[in-house]
Amino acid sequence: MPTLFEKIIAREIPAKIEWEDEFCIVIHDIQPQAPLHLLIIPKEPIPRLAEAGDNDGPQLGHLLLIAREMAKKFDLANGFRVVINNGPDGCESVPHLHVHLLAQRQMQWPPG
Ligand code: D5M
Repeated sequence: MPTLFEKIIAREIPAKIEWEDEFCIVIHDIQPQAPLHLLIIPKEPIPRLAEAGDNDGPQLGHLLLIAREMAKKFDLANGFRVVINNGPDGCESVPHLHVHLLAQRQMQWPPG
Protein backbone atom coordinates (compact mmCIF):
# COMPACT_ATOMS: atom_id res chain seq x y z
CA MET A 1 0.00 0.00 0.00
CA PRO A 2 1.43 3.41 -0.90
CA THR A 3 1.77 5.80 2.00
CA LEU A 4 -0.17 9.05 2.23
CA PHE A 5 2.96 10.92 1.25
CA GLU A 6 3.61 8.64 -1.73
CA LYS A 7 0.10 9.53 -2.91
CA ILE A 8 0.92 13.22 -2.54
CA ILE A 9 4.17 12.72 -4.46
CA ALA A 10 2.17 10.93 -7.20
CA ARG A 11 -0.35 13.82 -7.23
CA GLU A 12 -3.14 11.45 -6.22
CA ILE A 13 -3.85 13.61 -3.16
CA PRO A 14 -3.56 17.40 -3.39
CA ALA A 15 -1.08 19.35 -1.31
CA LYS A 16 0.50 22.77 -1.33
CA ILE A 17 3.91 21.95 -2.77
CA GLU A 18 6.75 24.30 -1.95
CA TRP A 19 9.69 22.41 -3.48
CA GLU A 20 10.42 19.21 -5.33
CA ASP A 21 13.60 17.61 -6.59
CA GLU A 22 14.86 14.15 -7.47
CA PHE A 23 15.01 13.04 -3.84
CA CYS A 24 12.32 14.87 -1.89
CA ILE A 25 9.20 16.98 -1.87
CA VAL A 26 8.31 19.82 0.50
CA ILE A 27 4.67 20.51 1.32
CA HIS A 28 2.76 22.66 3.78
CA ASP A 29 1.40 20.67 6.72
CA ILE A 30 -2.39 20.37 6.61
CA GLN A 31 -2.56 20.87 10.42
CA PRO A 32 0.03 23.61 10.93
CA GLN A 33 1.52 23.92 14.41
CA ALA A 34 3.21 27.22 13.59
CA PRO A 35 2.56 30.03 11.08
CA LEU A 36 5.03 28.24 8.80
CA HIS A 37 4.95 24.43 9.03
CA LEU A 38 6.59 22.50 6.21
CA LEU A 39 7.10 18.77 5.77
CA ILE A 40 10.27 17.69 3.99
CA ILE A 41 9.59 14.21 2.67
CA PRO A 42 11.99 11.82 0.95
CA LYS A 43 10.60 10.20 -2.16
CA GLU A 44 11.90 6.85 -0.94
CA PRO A 45 9.32 5.69 1.61
CA ILE A 46 11.59 4.96 4.57
CA PRO A 47 8.97 4.27 7.29
CA ARG A 48 10.77 6.10 10.08
CA LEU A 49 14.24 7.18 11.19
CA ALA A 50 14.72 4.00 13.24
CA GLU A 51 14.41 2.00 10.03
CA ALA A 52 16.74 4.09 7.90
CA GLY A 53 19.56 2.11 6.38
CA ASP A 54 23.29 2.67 6.63
CA ASN A 55 23.18 3.76 2.98
CA ASP A 56 20.50 6.38 3.56
CA GLY A 57 22.94 8.97 4.94
CA PRO A 58 23.10 11.11 1.79
CA GLN A 59 19.30 11.14 1.51
CA LEU A 60 18.87 12.05 5.16
CA GLY A 61 21.48 14.77 4.85
CA HIS A 62 19.68 16.10 1.80
CA LEU A 63 16.51 16.61 3.84
CA LEU A 64 18.42 18.87 6.25
CA LEU A 65 20.03 20.80 3.43
CA ILE A 66 16.58 21.41 1.97
CA ALA A 67 15.45 22.58 5.42
CA ARG A 68 18.33 25.07 5.24
CA GLU A 69 17.16 26.15 1.78
CA MET A 70 13.60 26.64 3.04
CA ALA A 71 14.95 28.74 5.91
CA LYS A 72 16.63 30.96 3.32
CA LYS A 73 13.57 31.04 1.07
CA PHE A 74 11.28 32.11 3.93
CA ASP A 75 13.88 34.43 5.44
CA LEU A 76 13.93 32.65 8.82
CA ALA A 77 16.91 34.60 10.11
CA ASN A 78 15.33 34.70 13.58
CA GLY A 79 15.28 30.92 13.84
CA PHE A 80 13.25 27.82 13.23
CA ARG A 81 12.87 24.27 14.50
CA VAL A 82 13.23 20.91 12.74
CA VAL A 83 11.57 17.81 14.19
CA ILE A 84 11.38 14.13 13.28
CA ASN A 85 8.70 12.16 15.13
CA ASN A 86 9.55 8.46 15.44
CA GLY A 87 7.13 5.79 16.66
CA PRO A 88 4.30 6.00 19.20
CA ASP A 89 6.23 7.86 21.92
CA GLY A 90 7.46 10.30 19.28
CA CYS A 91 3.90 11.06 18.11
CA GLU A 92 4.51 9.73 14.60
CA SER A 93 1.22 9.57 12.67
CA VAL A 94 2.34 8.99 9.06
CA PRO A 95 4.69 6.01 8.62
CA HIS A 96 6.80 7.65 5.92
CA LEU A 97 9.83 9.50 7.28
CA HIS A 98 9.54 13.29 7.15
CA VAL A 99 11.17 16.32 8.68
CA HIS A 100 8.92 19.02 10.14
CA LEU A 101 10.17 22.59 9.76
CA LEU A 102 8.33 24.94 12.11
CA ALA A 103 8.83 28.68 12.19
CA GLN A 104 7.52 32.21 12.48
CA ARG A 105 6.63 31.97 16.17
CA GLN A 106 8.58 31.65 19.43
CA MET A 107 9.12 27.94 20.21
CA GLN A 108 9.17 26.56 23.74
CA TRP A 109 11.63 24.19 25.41
CA PRO A 110 11.21 21.47 26.52
CA PRO A 111 8.79 20.47 23.75
CA GLY A 112 5.58 18.70 24.76
O1 D5M B 1 3.42 14.10 11.08
C1 D5M B 1 2.50 13.88 10.07
C2 D5M B 1 2.03 15.23 9.66
O2 D5M B 1 1.36 15.10 8.41
C3 D5M B 1 1.02 15.88 10.60
O3 D5M B 1 1.58 17.10 11.11
C4 D5M B 1 -0.19 16.18 9.74
C5 D5M B 1 0.35 16.08 8.35
N1 D5M B 1 -0.59 15.67 7.33
C6 D5M B 1 -1.47 14.65 7.40
N2 D5M B 1 -2.16 14.55 6.24
C7 D5M B 1 -1.68 15.54 5.43
C8 D5M B 1 -1.99 15.98 4.11
N3 D5M B 1 -2.92 15.36 3.36
N4 D5M B 1 -1.31 17.03 3.62
C9 D5M B 1 -0.37 17.66 4.37
N5 D5M B 1 -0.04 17.29 5.61
C10 D5M B 1 -0.69 16.26 6.13
P1 D5M B 1 3.87 12.99 12.14
O4 D5M B 1 5.24 13.42 12.52
O5 D5M B 1 3.80 11.65 11.46
O6 D5M B 1 2.87 13.10 13.25
